[in-house]
Amino acid sequence: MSKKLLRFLAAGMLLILVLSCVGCGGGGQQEPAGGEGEAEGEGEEVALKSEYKLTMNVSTDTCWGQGGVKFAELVNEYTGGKVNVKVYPNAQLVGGDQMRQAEMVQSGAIDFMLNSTINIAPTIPEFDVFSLPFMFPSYEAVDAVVNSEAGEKLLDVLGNYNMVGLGYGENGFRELTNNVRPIKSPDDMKGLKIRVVTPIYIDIMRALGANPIAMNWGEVFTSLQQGVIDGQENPVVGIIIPNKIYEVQKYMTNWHYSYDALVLAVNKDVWESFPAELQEQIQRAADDAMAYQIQISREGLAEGNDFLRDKGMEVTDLTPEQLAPFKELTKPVYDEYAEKVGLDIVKAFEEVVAGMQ
Ligand code: X2X
Repeated sequence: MSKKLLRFLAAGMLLILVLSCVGCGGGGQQEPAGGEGEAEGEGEEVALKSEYKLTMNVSTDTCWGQGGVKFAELVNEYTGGKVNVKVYPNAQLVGGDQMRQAEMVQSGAIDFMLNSTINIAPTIPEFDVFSLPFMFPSYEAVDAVVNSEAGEKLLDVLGNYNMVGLGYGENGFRELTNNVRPIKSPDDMKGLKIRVVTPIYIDIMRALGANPIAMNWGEVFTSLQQGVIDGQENPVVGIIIPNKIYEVQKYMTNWHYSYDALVLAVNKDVWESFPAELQEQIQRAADDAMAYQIQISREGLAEGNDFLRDKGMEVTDLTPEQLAPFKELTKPVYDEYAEKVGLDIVKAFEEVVAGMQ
């Protein structure tokens, strides 16, 4: 036999082998999960991945983390085991680089994210609208906005970045902790090294006279412990308590200066790969999981401060009069970032908030 004929026969054998193996469940990312992973979409079979990755910046001990876990559980339940979402906490899929999660979902390297708007804003500037200083006077105002057309429209912006928004969750109002002194006026913040995440917070802290230091969340506890930073800001029930920040911080000021929403989103190509029935089931899982997540983030709010006092923290609640100079000093930052967000979005948010007062 000639070499040419031999090669031809070998290639033919290989082809037969490959064809006979289609559907036999060998490796590969797009492969259906066993026999269960095939969804019927109007007669055609849809190849599902054996695992869809969901990224979060925090541990599963937090209310935020519990929301991610609940979503994964409900997706499994509502899709009858067809869609398997696996939660990757502590920003492990991005090596701790919390601001990269949105771009990874945009590119499709990660399928889902349950992410703070703070971490999304470096990729999508519109999401800084939630962080504008003193935008939200109350939880009622927050609820009104996220359930409004303005809140919906902001989720739609994800579409320009190859993502689909499935709903809002909550990290909460961010309160200030430090190890140096109680903060009652902007003067008390002079020179304090406060850990923050993004540029808007750097500018807020500078406007108040503090010395902001940008740092990923994964490094915060140790940095507080070692005195590399004096303070940080995060929600009480959502983050400060479950992460035992009280073990390394003496003072806390409740100032509600910035509200941190969570967004549950999915890569658009992944979303469009699901037939309508699965989309409906996954959306229902998102609605139920986010309602649960917001509920647990608010439970224990009242006891949270007492808990921290019991743990030895000195907790300061600011009166409206005490808050006034903080608002005044950060107003230029509000105005500057309102331009970056887009004035139409900011105005739409402000109008909903004003309607609550
Ligand atoms: O990094 C933070 O402070 C955290 C956990 O709240 C966010 O991911 C924005």
